[in-house]
Amino acid sequence: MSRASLGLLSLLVFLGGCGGDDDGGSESAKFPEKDWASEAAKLQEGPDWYRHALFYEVFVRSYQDSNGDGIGDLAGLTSKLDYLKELGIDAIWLMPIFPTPFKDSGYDISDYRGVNPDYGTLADFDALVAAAHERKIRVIMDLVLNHTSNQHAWFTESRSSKTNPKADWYVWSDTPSAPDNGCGTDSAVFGDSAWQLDPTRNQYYFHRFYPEQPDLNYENPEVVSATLDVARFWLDKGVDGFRCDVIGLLYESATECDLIPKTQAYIRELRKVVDEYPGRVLVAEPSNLTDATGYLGNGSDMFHMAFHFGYGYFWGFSFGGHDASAITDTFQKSLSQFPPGAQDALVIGSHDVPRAYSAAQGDDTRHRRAAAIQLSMKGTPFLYYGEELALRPGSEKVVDLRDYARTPMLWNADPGHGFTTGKPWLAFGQEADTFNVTAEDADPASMLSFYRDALALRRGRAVWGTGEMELLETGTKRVFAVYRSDDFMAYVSAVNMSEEAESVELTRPDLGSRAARVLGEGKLALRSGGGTLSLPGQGFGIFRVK
Ligand SMILES: [Ca+2]
Ligand SMILES: [Ca+2]
Repeated sequence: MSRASLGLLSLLVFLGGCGGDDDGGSESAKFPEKDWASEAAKLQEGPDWYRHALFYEVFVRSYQDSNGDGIGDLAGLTSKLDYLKELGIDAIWLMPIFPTPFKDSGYDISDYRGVNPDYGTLADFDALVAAAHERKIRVIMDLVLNHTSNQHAWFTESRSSKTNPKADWYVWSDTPSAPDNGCGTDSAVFGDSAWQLDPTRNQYYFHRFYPEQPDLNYENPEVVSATLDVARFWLDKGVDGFRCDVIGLLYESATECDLIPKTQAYIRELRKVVDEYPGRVLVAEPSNLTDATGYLGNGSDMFHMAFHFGYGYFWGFSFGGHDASAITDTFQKSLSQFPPGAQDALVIGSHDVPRAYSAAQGDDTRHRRAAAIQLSMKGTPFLYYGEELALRPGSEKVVDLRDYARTPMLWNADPGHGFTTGKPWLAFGQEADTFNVTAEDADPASMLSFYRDALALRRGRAVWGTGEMELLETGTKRVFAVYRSDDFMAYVSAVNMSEEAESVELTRPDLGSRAARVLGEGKLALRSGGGTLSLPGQGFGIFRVK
C-alpha cells in the first residue's frame, strides 16, 4: 500500500471510529491481562505445545550461507535462530536436508540417514538441534516416504535384477501400466507416464512424481519396517516430529491412490512409533487439497495436524473475487468434520505454490488480510520463510517453476543481501533492496512490522490455538468475521474482502458490551444482542471483547 492510501485509510478509520469504544491501546483498561511471556513459556512446556506453537518452514538451501559457496546450510540456519526466536517462532520445519541428486529440490532422497554435504554434516545437524532446543525452538523434519531417489542404494539394488533381496522394494511391472496398482491412471504428477522402463531389469517401475523418484512398495513388510526405522533414527537424534510429504500416496490400488485403508494403517503404525517419544508430533501434507479429515483418524491415532490447504492454497481467489464464502465454507467444514483433538495447520503458502505476494496479486493488503485470517483461526500457524517480509518472487529456475517461490532469504540491501558472500545458487527475488529484514525492521508500516505485531498478539494466549471458534454471520460475503473464546478472553476478528468500506450488523447475542481494537483498523460498537462492525476498504480488525 502506498503512503497516500495509508493516509486515506487512517482518515476512514477516523471517520468510522471517532469517539468509539474500540480505540487501540485501551485493552488493559477494559480487560484483565496476564504475563503473556510466562504464559507462552508454560504453553510450550505442556503436551499440547504444538497447538499453541508458531511454526516456520525453512528451505535450508535458501536461508543462510555460512561459507560463501552460495548455498544455504545448517550452520547458516543455526546463526539465524535468534532472528527466529525474536520473531516468536516456536518450531521450525526443515525441508529435506538429506543427500540428494536434487532432481526435486531434495524431495528425492538418496540416503535417509545422512545430511546433504552442501548443507553440512550430521554433526552440524546435531549442533542445530541443540542450539534450537537451547532457545526453546523445536525442530521437525520432512519425512518423504512415498518414494526415494533413483540414486538411493535401495533402488540401485532393486533395479539390478528380478531376484535380488530388494527386488520387491519398489513397484515393478512387465508392462507400462499395471491393473493392481495403476491408481486408475497411468500419468505421473510431474510429466507423462507414471511408468519408466529400467533397461537393466527390463521392467517398468512406478513413479508418482519425477521418473527419478521411484515409489516404494509398501506391500512389502520390509519396506514398512525400514521406513519406520528411518523415523526412529531421527527421533533418537532428538527431532520433535515430522511433516509427512504426500503420505496419502503410499499404497496404490487398481482405482485409487489417495489415503486408501492400507495407507491409513501405515500412518497408525507411524503414529505409534512417534508416540514412543513424548511430545513429538506429526503433520500431514494432504493430497486432497480440500479435505484433510481422513488424515486425522479418531483424533489421536493418526496425525496431530494436517495442512488446511482449502484455505492455504485458495485464499487468493477469495480475495480476488471479494467474496469470503469459500473461506467460511472451508473452515465450517473443518469445524464440523474434524474428530475431537485434531488440529488445523494453517498456512497461506508453502514451497509448492506461488508466494503469498503472488497469490495476493501484488496487493500487500490482501497478503495482510489473508494472514489476519490465518492467524485468527483455531489451529497452528505455519509461516513459510520470507512470508514475513512479503518476499517477492524470483525469475530464475534451477529445478522447476516452484523456484520462483524458493529464492534466497533477504537480510539486507548489500550485494549478497546478507545471504551469501558468494554467488547465490538461485538469483534473488524482485525488489530485493526494499523487501529485506533490515529495511523492513526500520519501517513500522512494513510487512515484517505487521507480522511482529500480529504474532505478539497471539503470544501466550491459549484462546487462539485451542479456544472455541464460531464463524459469525455478517449478512454479506464481503465481510468475514470469526469469534474466538475461552474462559479467560474472547476476540472478534474480521476482514473486509472488498475495496469499499463496509459496515455490518453482528447479531450474536452474547458478544459482550465492550470492545478494544488490538490490531488493524475499524470499529466494533457492541450493545445488547450484537453490534455494528465497520471496516475500511481492504481493512481488517481484531477486537478483544472479553
Ligand atoms: Ca554454504
Ligand atoms: Ca506410492
